[in-house]
Amino acid sequence: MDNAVNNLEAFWMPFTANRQFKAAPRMFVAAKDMYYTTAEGRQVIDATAGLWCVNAGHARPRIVEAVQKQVEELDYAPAFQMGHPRVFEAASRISALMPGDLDHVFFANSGSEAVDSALKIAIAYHRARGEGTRTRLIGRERGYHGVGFGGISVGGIVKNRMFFGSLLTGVDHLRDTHDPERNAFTRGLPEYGAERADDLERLVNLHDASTIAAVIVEPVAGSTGVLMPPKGYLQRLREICDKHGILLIFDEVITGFGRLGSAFASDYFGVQPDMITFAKGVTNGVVPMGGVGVRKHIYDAFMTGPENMIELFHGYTYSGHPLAAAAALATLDTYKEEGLFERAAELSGYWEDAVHALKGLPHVIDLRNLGLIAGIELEPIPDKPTARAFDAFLKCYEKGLLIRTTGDIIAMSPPLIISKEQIDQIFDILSGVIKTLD
Ligand code: PXG
Ligand code: PLP
Repeated sequence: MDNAVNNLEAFWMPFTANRQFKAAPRMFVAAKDMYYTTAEGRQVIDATAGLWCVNAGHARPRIVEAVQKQVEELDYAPAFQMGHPRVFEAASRISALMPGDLDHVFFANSGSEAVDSALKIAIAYHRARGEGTRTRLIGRERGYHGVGFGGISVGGIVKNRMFFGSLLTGVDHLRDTHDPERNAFTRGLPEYGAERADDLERLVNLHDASTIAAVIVEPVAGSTGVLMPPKGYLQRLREICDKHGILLIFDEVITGFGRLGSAFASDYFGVQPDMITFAKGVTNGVVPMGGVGVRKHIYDAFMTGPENMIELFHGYTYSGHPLAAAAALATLDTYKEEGLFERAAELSGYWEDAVHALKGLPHVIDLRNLGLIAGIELEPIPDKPTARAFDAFLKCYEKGLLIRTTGDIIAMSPPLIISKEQIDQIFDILSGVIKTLD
């Protein structure tokens, strides 16, 4: 590396093989629209929207200007007992975008904080209504809900849990919905597996509904390697939650803001959750922000005691930070003006064809797609799990393509501004690389 990089050692990189990276670093120094520029001056097409967040593409003028203007005008205002106009506007705009009566927004700074906030709100909500025995939280195997203790407790990714002790108590898990034997190479939603939602009935039988506060699931599971819900699965989960008075939380940190061609996955599936957690695309990744959309009856349940009392003992120094609020407003404007959610819906067929054209290439054991998401599952090298996909990642990067891998699954989720030519470019590079893998 050149002299711009003085000491790679000090920075403990998140979810990264630190020693491997520091021996051969991969640095981005600039980004515009669909492309990153590397430290060596190469252009790399972004097939992952950063980490599923840059839905409007990089360095979009409206968002850049809004953040610049905001930092000069009001850099920070206390989040507790004080306000600033843009955070109220952001909450109004986001709730207007959310389905049904999800009409209140609690702000955090990441998906992980959004999840912890939602879980705490769920438990406190039942208590506020006089059902304080409802404290149990239900997640799902292979679920990813960020890295806070709440999120890893309801999450189901073994490596994210096993090193960190006993986690939250009073948590249980549904089985995941992955069923390659019946569903491999499905275009869009898998046909089989809606009955996995009945796991919730099983857990209700075991624990009793009176002990269960909420169920949290990703409508489309991203981080674990892109698992689509079987047809009817989410509807069934909703029905069972309704039957037993259990809150249903959709973690839309990756599916929110257009990824499936609708504002939220809840719209796409026509299923109304009680809370939606969001982050990432809300600010196009420009300033950290996360949050929870909450249905009216949940918010109202807290607005009872004396009016001079704090109703929810929870919040972050940076909840609704002015820069994040300004970025969110400009991001929502950009999505709307450019019709990016509709664009994602229109392109999803072309994307699907491109994904499934990989069928028959060496090592490819499953292909999954929905909206502008792709999951490409490779057969692991015996005794060397993750090695084959990571090799693909490095080779793609050398050839000018950024993908994500998790285990031996390649995940792609490009910015919604992508063109058909750029989709072709991505799949040309990727198929070329897959053919060269050991
Ligand atoms: N919930 C879901 C469903 C997520 O996908 C989080 C919560 C946590 O958000 P924060 O902002 O705390 O990271 C996420 C984040 C990947 C990848 O490559 C996915 C995420 C983050 C980083 C990488 O799949 N998801
Ligand atoms: N730790 C200490 C010592 C603090 O004073 C605070 C906030 O005041 C926090 C952690 C929490 O920080 P944040 O509100 O940014 O999550």
